[in-house]
Amino acid sequence: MSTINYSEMIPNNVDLAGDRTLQRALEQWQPNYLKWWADMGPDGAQDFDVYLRTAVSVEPGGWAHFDHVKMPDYRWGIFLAPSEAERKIHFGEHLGEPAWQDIPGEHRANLRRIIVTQGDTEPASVEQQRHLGLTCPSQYDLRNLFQVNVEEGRHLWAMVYLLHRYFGRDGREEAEELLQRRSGDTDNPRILGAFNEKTPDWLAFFMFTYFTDRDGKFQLCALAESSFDPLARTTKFMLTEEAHHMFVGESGVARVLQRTCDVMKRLETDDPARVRGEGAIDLPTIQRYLNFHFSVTVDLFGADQSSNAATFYNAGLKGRFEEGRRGDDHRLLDAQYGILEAVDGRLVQRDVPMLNALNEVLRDDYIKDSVSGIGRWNKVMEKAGVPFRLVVPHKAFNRKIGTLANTRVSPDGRVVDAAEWAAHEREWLATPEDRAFVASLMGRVVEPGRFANWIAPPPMGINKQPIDFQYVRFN
Ligand code: BYC
Repeated sequence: MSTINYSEMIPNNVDLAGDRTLQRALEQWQPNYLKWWADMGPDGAQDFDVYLRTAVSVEPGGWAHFDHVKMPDYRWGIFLAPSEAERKIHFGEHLGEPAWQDIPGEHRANLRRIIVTQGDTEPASVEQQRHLGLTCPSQYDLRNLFQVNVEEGRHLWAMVYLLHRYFGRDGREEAEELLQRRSGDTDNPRILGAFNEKTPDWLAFFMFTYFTDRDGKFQLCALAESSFDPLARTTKFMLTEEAHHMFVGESGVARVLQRTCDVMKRLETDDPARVRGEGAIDLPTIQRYLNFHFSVTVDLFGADQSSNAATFYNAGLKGRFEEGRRGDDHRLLDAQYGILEAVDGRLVQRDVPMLNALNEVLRDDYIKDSVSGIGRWNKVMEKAGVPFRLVVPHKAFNRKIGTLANTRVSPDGRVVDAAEWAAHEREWLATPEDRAFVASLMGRVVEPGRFANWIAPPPMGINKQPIDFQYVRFN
């Protein structure tokens, strides 16, 4: 017997009600998903009524429907952006041919691998963030955390839809495994490095949503170019939700900076110890958090030279960021691109075939985008008359993936030896003491309109609601 009322419970535009095979696959998977959510979703929050945005259709008025709902009752939907009539493949060896509505056999394994890797990050981030609700700085922030969590859940659904609909039994097995891997588990970890790191406090959460969700934006943009049309349309719709996650990160860090600057001005000091003494987070600590999150996130783009990346592009599975807007031949057979290598203790650029360097191309586009938001953070200090400026570390700093993985590079881009690294590591990356200090500030603030001491209130509420709106009812 069917356990799911398809159009009511799973808002969708993929004719779920008319697709028995897909229904059967989801009927198996959905109870396991809900069990995963109960075990690994937000800790102790399943009974809260949360003011959440739910996508109920892809029309402009439909993807942002606000209401108080319990998270386990959130209507995780399946949406593809509207199809483009007669869409053509616009890069790689199939350029000019019609986009695929089904998967060509020879690309099945690679597409599955890309979809699984993308899908794996979504539940991973929910697992990483599951205890943060216990130490929220306000109801407004708590609601934003939960919004991010349910949408990551929906993004998992989006990838599971593709696995169920297009990959038969293999796809169903992969979809199950997405619920079995666990962030940080030594035996069965999540696939990519950054998704096995801890997100232990709210400064880490804001850095994660600023930097790591932005990797999501760039990877999804590259997949939105795919010749496999259902993947392109699914990821395009996911991007509408991703923007809010990056907003949470950017505005969150800006509010932390605002409070720190207020304290520095009041005390007329730039002494980190005195700032900490007032219960605010000193600017050098914020810089060290930034260095960590930026470096683990740039690793997510993969090795700087990758034959996988060349295959994915050539076959038309994954494009570049804004592929359609680029003025080159979209085949790249003769194009070159500069990657960095350490030679005789110095970083030097070497040109390699661009097809093999496409991970680096995407990483560089990502870095440009990241830097512009940091300029906006620095405006907070500028306005406050505080001379400190945040900087993005060099892209070779603290790398674990690719050519630079075994080279020690300082944040300003100098190759350093083990002794210099050891002497400065504590100035460059958040230390256990920094993390313990930040953790010591994390108390739970839940009265409407109140904010923890270490963060300034936002300039406005969510969906034009007042800042002291009851975003979460605790029941
Ligand atoms: N950690 O040839 P390479 C998001 C592996 S974030 C561990 O460079 P390739 C989100 C690699 O898998 C967006 N392992 O690989 C954000 C390969 O393994 P195998 C997620 C790594 O294939 C916040 C080997 O090293 N989406 O949505 O060119 C919250 C050789 O590397 C890492 C995607 O990533 C790493 N960092 O590139 C929620 C898009 N990097 O096969 C969500 C889909 C590489 O030798 N994924 N490896 O065992 C891809 O396009 C590619 O898989 C990658 C890797 C760009 C990630």
